[in-house]
Amino acid sequence: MTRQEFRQLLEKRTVFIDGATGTELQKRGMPAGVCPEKWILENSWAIQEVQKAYYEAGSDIVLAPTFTGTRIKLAEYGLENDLVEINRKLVRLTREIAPAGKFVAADISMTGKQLYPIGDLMFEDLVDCYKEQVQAILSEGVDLFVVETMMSLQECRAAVLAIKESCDLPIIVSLTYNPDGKTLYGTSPETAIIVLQSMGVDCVGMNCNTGPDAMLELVNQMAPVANVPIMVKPNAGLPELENGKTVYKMTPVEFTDACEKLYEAGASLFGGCCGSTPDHIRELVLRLKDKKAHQIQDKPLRVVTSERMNTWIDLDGNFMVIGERINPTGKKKFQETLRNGSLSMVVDFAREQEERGASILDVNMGMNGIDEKQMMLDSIYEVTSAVDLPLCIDTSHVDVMEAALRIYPGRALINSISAEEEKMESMLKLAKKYGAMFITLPLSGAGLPKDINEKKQHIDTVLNKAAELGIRKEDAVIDVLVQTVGAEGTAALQCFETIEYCKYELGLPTVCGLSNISFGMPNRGFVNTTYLTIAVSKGLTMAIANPNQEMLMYCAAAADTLMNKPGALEKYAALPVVETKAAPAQAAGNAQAAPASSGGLTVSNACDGVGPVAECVIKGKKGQIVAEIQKLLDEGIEPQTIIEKHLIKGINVVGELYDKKKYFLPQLIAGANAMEIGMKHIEPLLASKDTEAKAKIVIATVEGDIHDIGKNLVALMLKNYGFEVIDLGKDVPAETIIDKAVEVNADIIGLSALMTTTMMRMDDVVKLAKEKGCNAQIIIGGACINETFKDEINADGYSEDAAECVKLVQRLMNI
Ligand code: THG
Repeated sequence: MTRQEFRQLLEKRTVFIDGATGTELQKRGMPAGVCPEKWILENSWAIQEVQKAYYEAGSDIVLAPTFTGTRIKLAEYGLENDLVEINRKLVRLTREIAPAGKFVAADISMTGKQLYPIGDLMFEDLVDCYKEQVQAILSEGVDLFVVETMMSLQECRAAVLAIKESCDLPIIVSLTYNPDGKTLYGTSPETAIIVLQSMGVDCVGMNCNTGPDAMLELVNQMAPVANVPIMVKPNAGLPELENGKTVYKMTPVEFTDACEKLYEAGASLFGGCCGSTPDHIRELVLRLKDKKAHQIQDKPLRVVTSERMNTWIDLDGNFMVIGERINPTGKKKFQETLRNGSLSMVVDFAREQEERGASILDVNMGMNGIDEKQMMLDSIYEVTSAVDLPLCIDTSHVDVMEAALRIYPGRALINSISAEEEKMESMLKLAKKYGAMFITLPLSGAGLPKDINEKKQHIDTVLNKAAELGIRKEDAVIDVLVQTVGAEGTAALQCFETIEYCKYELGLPTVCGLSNISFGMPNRGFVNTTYLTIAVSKGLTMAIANPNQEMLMYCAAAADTLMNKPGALEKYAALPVVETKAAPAQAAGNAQAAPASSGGLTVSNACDGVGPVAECVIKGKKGQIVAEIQKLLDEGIEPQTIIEKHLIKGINVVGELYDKKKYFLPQLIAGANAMEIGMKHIEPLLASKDTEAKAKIVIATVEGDIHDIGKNLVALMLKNYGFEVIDLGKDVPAETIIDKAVEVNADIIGLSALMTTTMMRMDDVVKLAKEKGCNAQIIIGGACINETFKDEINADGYSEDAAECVKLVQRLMNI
């Protein structure tokens, strides 16, 4: 099927995909914990029976059972050398029974390994890993690709690049959202669809984790920004436990009632995940097949994103600042730290600019004596872990730009593309391939434009070339190219004219490098600010500037207020009162007028008064924490005090921010890692009585389950709180766990399971502990686990996440 045929099909009618495969295979005898590929190939009748039933029920598309056919997954069973053969055979099984006129999709999913900088899998290695599977699948032949049950947007991007660099077949990408409406990594459905459709994905959706009711809100979020059809593959309700088995009780009729609401909210493609059966699909098809197809309007979307945040670029919106500080130009000390390979200032600049109200951050690593490409990549890793803001990638080198766009986990802003024939074309192709927005610089190879007409010509040249390549003009932001007013008296006037031309004739947003205007002049701040306020009144959308400059930020907000922009007055009124050198009486008046602190913990006040060591934990500064601890030690502060009053204080704040959804997984892990580095430095200094652990904990992911992100984090947090943790890893049999607990006389056994199919292994551990007289208290956790399940299997405790787990252990140990 071509991409165009896929689109035409969805313009004609609602389309149906298959339902659950895993739970259907279990009904036919597939035991938990086996390699699914191997079992399927040995029991091909089972998969073919399931798939035939789905086609007969009315599925247009059925997924070949290739979901764990990557080298990384197969290696867990020692089958990586059979990768090509396994994938080809799996696809063949489905093709053999696919009726004429129906479609076979390849199924691609998570590898279970985490990407750098959270894990150690490098992005390009993941792309290659997916590519190997994709090419094996293509050698057998499929109609389209479905990338599904994804928890990380960045891993979706890797799979999409692997497919796009191998073929031109349609791609559907489907993520799994938690009950809070975000992925495990903090991505919203809105961000996901913006990023993926801009990369040329043909359909975006969601599957697993929730029943169809909870998906309504997610579809509602996606529909207004969707330029491609939306797919829904819900579970048949939420899992319940019955006689030690997980069951999904939603009936086909209930399931379809809920899916009908999803249709009305804008979904076009329907299927099912865990617990759904051919009966569910049959009912779906019966009731939804004659619904009118949604005609999806191709809306231009002026928005850039990170993995966790969107910044909309609105022609009539509030003025925005692109933070300029991550740029070594003119900064001696910064250059020196970069030459020494340290990125600590990059992270500081990022956080500081976020706090000061920047909407996007510019990252520029252009200087002598460093490897620009490597530094750009390292900076992006650091900045995207430290802050939520989208990035503007500032380099004139095509190869640096491409390397950066590949690993950037969102929709970036390219800075910049000028009208230089060859480079223009390669840069525009990058914008297209990676779905980025871009700043157009009205320059050619021949130097600065001599007047506004020449500027207009250059803008035309770039936009025409973009149109030729299938890029819409709404992806462009025009740099009005500020020159210094000291050398050219009409510099500002020319810019104002360009701003108005772009806004009112082209309908495009504008940007400028603000400080250029005052180059070579005294008291530059006044010139910059005055220029800015006039430019805002002419319609300037944003500027690359330093948001640390208070006068600039206040005047920009004041200008928005005077222009009566939406929400501007409220925003201005909420700015803190500036301390001036006013007479004492007036100063006192000001102090009273200062807005009462909003109360409660926020990212920006999290470090107030906690001291530098705790701050390193809160901000995940692993490069500085040892030096800060050493300073305290040199002052004669006791190691134990540093742990209790500084490190633990810091990690508590991290836990609290995480609880409040102000931090997501990356920041939690960064904080825990920084703390671990700190602990390693202190541990040898503790007097022996202090090193006696507060409790001994044996921890493991249960047999059959190979998910260990959560388990690892729990282990790290517990270690940080001074517990002795013996981590047995993943896929651990009950016997091994109990034997170890008995051997070390553990106080507590911690068990993790992510899948409903493996949660019953926890019950085995509890029973075996009784049998073998092991007295450790058993605590459990994982995505599918809850308090009720804990009671059901008679475990001693349950916690929802790593921070809660620490509190649980403290409670159980009476600490
Ligand atoms: N248009 C576009 N991109 C741009 C520019 C532009 N990117 C780079 C630049 N111009 C904007 N960024 C900066 C970054 C730093 C400074 C100015 C512009 C700067 N540095 C101080 C100096 O040179 O003295 C250092 C001061 C400090 O410590 O902050 O001023 O026009 N599209």
